[in-house]
Amino acid sequence: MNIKTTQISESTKLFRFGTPFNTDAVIINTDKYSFTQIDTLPLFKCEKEADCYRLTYTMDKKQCIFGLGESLGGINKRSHNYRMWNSDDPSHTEEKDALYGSHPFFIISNETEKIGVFIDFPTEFHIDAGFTQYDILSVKIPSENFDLYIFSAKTEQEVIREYLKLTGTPYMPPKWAFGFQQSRWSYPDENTVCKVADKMSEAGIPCDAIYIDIDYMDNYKVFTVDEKKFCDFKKLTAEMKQRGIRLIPIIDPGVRVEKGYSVYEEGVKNDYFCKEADGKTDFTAAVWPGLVHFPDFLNNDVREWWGQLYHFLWDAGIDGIWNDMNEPAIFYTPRKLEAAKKKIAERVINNSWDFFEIRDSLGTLANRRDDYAEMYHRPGDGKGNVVSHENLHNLYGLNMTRATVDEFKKDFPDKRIFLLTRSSSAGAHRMAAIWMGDNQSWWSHLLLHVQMLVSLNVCGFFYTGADVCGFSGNVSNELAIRWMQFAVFSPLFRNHAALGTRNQEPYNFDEKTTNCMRHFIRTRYKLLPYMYTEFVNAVKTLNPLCTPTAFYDKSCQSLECQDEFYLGRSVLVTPVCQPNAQGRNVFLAGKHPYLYVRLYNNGLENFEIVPAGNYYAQYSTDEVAFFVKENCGIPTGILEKDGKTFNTVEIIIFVSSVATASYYEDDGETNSYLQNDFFQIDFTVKKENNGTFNIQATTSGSRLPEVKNYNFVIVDENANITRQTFNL
Ligand code: MIG
Repeated sequence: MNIKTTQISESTKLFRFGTPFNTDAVIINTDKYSFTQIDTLPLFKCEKEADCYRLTYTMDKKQCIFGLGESLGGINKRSHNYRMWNSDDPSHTEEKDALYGSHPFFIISNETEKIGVFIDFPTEFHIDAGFTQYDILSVKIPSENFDLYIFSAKTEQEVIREYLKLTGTPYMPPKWAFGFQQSRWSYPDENTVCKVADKMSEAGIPCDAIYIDIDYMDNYKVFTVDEKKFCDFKKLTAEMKQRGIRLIPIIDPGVRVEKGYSVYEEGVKNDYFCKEADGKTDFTAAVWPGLVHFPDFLNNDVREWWGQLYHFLWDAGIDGIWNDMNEPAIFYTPRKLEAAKKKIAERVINNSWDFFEIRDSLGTLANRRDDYAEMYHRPGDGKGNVVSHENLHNLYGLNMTRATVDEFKKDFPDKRIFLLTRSSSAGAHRMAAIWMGDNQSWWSHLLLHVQMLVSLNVCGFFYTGADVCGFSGNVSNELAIRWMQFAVFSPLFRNHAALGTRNQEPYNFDEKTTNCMRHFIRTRYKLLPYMYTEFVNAVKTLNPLCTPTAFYDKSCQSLECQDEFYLGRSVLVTPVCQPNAQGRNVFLAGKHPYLYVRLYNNGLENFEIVPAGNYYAQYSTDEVAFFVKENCGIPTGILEKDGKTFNTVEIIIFVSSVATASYYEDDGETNSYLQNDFFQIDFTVKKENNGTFNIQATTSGSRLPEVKNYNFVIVDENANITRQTFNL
């Protein structure tokens, strides 16, 4: 066995197998470390089979597995099978083992031991997390060349911090990205976009972004706008921005094969597209534009070229981008289509088996392995050997992201980019956001949103979310309500729906439902000070925004809890994820009481103190409810009429002895917060012996505060409420 090891930090060890391909997941230069040769691994049994390695670990009964990013399985990933192979699969059913991204970082944890594992490898491999045998975790890597990192620390958070020091600080979006976003496949023209914005404001629903899907383009040609549908694109983006709404266009990687189309011509002329095995012929496949070539994002020059193409959009006043289909998704290749057509024409159907075979000959043309194997890259400076796509498949999305982000940073060095990308791999978390792909309007996918949010957070994707209300299928009113209600706590809060499905915009439901949704969205803006403060804190401290309750409480019940999580330092989120419910059983982890906060549609609020443990929490469809930890508080905005802005912050704080709460501001769009250009106020609220409350504050950062008035709603352990103010 050709394994060598080196110590990266006190808690992180790298085990290098052979000569791995540099995936760019890791930001430190590991080559400069000195390695020593070894032939066994700690913790894992390591076996070399024909052309693969198998690593196995025996788990005890209580050990949980956290992480694995964008994947199915619960918050505890144990008992499921995972395949690291970025897949455009629009059917996220329980038995699936691969989605759009591969994030092979996980933590095996019990009370006494927290072991982090990260396998840095650019293409398919398998992680059997107790699927075949409940107590065996088995990783099978079909190669002799890969990096294995093993982390050991006292807490899960510490393991995550080490992983993030290795792979980079999580992506920081602009502040507007925390507002409500509306999308649909499609708002195909200017009129429709304006109508959506109008209807939102008529309904009193604040919104920060509207997405434009593939139909805005001329014939699905990337970096074009159909001028028949959008006669003055610049004017539209400017008008929308005036109204506080950003337009976010979709970008697909496939470049339509069309003589005279500049992106195509430039790509062909400069050899920017992926090739066939001969290294000369441009690889051709079909996606929405019809026949396309795929840019070779693994190549430095290609990334630079592609990144510059976005100027077309930045110059038109676009502030955010949505990169889709970058697994890359393939509908078919001309070669395989011809073969299938020939087969259909020649084949005589004698029985049902023949029929099924013929039927499937077209149905199985998409995303084929044998097609990917015929697609070739010239990585890096392009001077080395060509590499089959098959050998670095999982890096395509990450490198399209790099192309977009790196050029943006060069041209707008101080600005934060808004970029949503579908396919990703480890390391992408430091560049952009991902969304969870084509889910369905199913209750189980509401739960999946909750669980994947936590798993992705463990892997450094702090800002993420699913298509709220579901992408495919028609959503029921009740599911739509519960999903929007949960999404108040999802960092990315985007309602998106597929072609042909029910209209899912909040104003397209009956009055009662729309009223609920308006309340949820306004409440999201009310809670935005908390969300943003905690998000920035998460990025600065490298602690996930969304964490499993099991990180703090190792009781059986806490470990089994799969539909709750902590959002930031103070809030426990407990969504209702099933139909016909008036509330739900929650498990209040730890030993301390919680404050149950209920914000009703009619503006009333209710505060209740609940002891730790099991509790049936009422949670109706017209309120937003959550728990606040003892001696913690949350800043909220007292909203103006627009439902978006505020001048006064109200801090809801549960004080039994000494409580803390923070509120943070920055300019929301540049990186100057890294240079001390922020304002933060940290409050301490102390309950005195005579029952009064003493509020102290310290401030930090060099920025002048926008908010100077703070109203406190102090709830004590007996649910008595005291109101006090604090002015700067
Ligand atoms: O083949 O652009 O996940 O969000 O609306 C479907 C149309 C292509 C897939 C994305 C989805 C988007 C859709 N796209």
